[in-house]
Amino acid sequence: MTPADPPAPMPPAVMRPLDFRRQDEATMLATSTHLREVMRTRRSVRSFATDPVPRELVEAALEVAASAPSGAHRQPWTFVVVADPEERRRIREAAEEEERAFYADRAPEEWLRALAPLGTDDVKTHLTDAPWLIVMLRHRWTVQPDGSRSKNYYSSESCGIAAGFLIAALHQMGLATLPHTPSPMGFLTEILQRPEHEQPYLVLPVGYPAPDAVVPDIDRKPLDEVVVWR
Ligand code: IYR
Repeated sequence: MTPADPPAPMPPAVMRPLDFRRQDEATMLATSTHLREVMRTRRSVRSFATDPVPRELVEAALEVAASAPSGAHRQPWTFVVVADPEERRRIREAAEEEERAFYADRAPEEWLRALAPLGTDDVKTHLTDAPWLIVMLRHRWTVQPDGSRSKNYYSSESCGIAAGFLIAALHQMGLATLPHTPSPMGFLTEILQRPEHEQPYLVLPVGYPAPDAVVPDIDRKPLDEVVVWR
């Protein structure tokens, strides 16, 4: 037996000055009020207009998403932006097949009961109607330039944060989206021909709501139910 190689030396942490300017509190308060009012109107939209949306808007929202913090700064995400109608048709077909099985037999009664107030079903028009479809994939590991694998850390949490950034950015820009999770999502790996380390994480149609779009008549918990100050 040969002794194991000694570990490579630790890379140094290279630091740079933080770009941060304090703002006056009146400005901070005005921003927070505006943001709260804007975000209050965000809803998950299930029926989309087919009207086009300029690519640069989607790109700007993706820049925001890709600025999210991530475990060990691995940035363990890929955003596949699908516009191609044929690819979209195949994605919808495969998703609806899974959803039919989900709603007909796979979902336990308790889950269906939880979904009932949302009025969801196995028809996924948003997959073909919205002008853009963002498929977010989580990197289960990082492929190094030499092809070797290195571990990622908190990749699910990291992707969740990036998805939140994306949803907030799209809404503030005036676009609608829906965090859609067809289950299982393996068919996306195949249709989009993604490598093994990229696991489908979330599907986000992006566009304008259909003129007759409706949303469930449900409310958010008030802050005093979700926040504990100590
Ligand atoms: N994936 C199914 C079911 C579904 C699950 C949850 I959790 C939702 O919040 C909404 C739907 C579907 O997309 O219909």
